[in-house]
Amino acid sequence: MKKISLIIPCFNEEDGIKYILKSVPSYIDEIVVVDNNSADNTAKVAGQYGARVVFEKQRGYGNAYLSGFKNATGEIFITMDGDGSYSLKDSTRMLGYILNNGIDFVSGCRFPLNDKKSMRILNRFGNWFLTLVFNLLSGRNVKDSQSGMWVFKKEVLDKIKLKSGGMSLSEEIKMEIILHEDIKFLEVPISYNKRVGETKLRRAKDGLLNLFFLVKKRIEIFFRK
Ligand SMILES: Nc1nc2c(ncn2[C@@H]2O[C@H](COP(=O)(O)OP(=O)(O)OP(=O)(O)O)[C@@H](O)[C@H]2O)c(=O)[nH]1
Ligand SMILES: [Mg+2]
Repeated sequence: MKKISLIIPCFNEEDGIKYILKSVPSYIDEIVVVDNNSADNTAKVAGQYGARVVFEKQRGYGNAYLSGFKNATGEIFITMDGDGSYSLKDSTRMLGYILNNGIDFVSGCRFPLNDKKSMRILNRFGNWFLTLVFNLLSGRNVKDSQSGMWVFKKEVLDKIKLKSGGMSLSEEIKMEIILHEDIKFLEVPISYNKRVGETKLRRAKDGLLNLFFLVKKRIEIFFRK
C-alpha cells in the first residue's frame, strides 16, 4: 500500500481544521497542516488532532501548498481547504482512480453544487468565467478550474513547474497537468458545503489576479515547448 499524505493550507482556521480532523479515514498515513502565520489556535488544534504542523511565514494559498508539498512524505497527496467545505468521503473514491485506474491526478469538480448555498452567487460567476478562460486557453474542457480538492501521485510534481504563491496555484497546477502529455488527468464530481469560519478569499482582487495569471501561465507553457 502506498503512503498517503493529507495536506491542508490554513490561515486562521481553528474551527474548520477541528471539523475536518475529527474524522479522518484510516488509510491516511500523515496529516500535514501548513499554518500561514495564523493568529488563532490553528496550529495547536491541528497538533491535538494528530497533524504535523508546518509553519510557512510567507502568506498565501500557493506558498502554503508549496511548503506542504516539500514537507509531506507520502507517495500520494490529498489536498483540501482547512474550512470544512470539502469532504474526506470524496477522497476515498478519488483515491480509487489513482490506485486502480492508472490516473495520475484527480481533481474534484464542485459543479453542479449539491447545495446552492455553499457558494455565493458572485463566486459562482467568477468560477464559471475563470473556467471558461481556462478552457479557451488550454483547448481542454474542465468543469472546475478553481477547485481545491485534488488527489495525486507526488511524482507528478517533478514533471511540472509551480510558481504561484497565491490563490492562482489551483488553476496553475491544473493547467500544468492538463497540458502535460505524460500525466493522466481526471475530473470527478465532489460535494461542496458551506465553509466553517471566515472566508480568506479577496473576491475581486483574487479573481483578477487569477485571470491575469492564467494568461501569463499559458504563454509561459507555450514558449517552454
Ligand atoms: N486566501 C488565503 N488562504 C490561505 C492563506 N494561507 C492559507 N490559506 C488557506 O487556503 C484555503 C483557501 O482559502 P478560502 O478562504 O477557503 O478560499 P475559498 O475556498 O476560495 O473561499 P470560500 O468559499 O469562502 O471558502 C483555506 O484553508 C485558507 O485557510 C492565505 O494567505 N490566503
Ligand atoms: Mg474554502
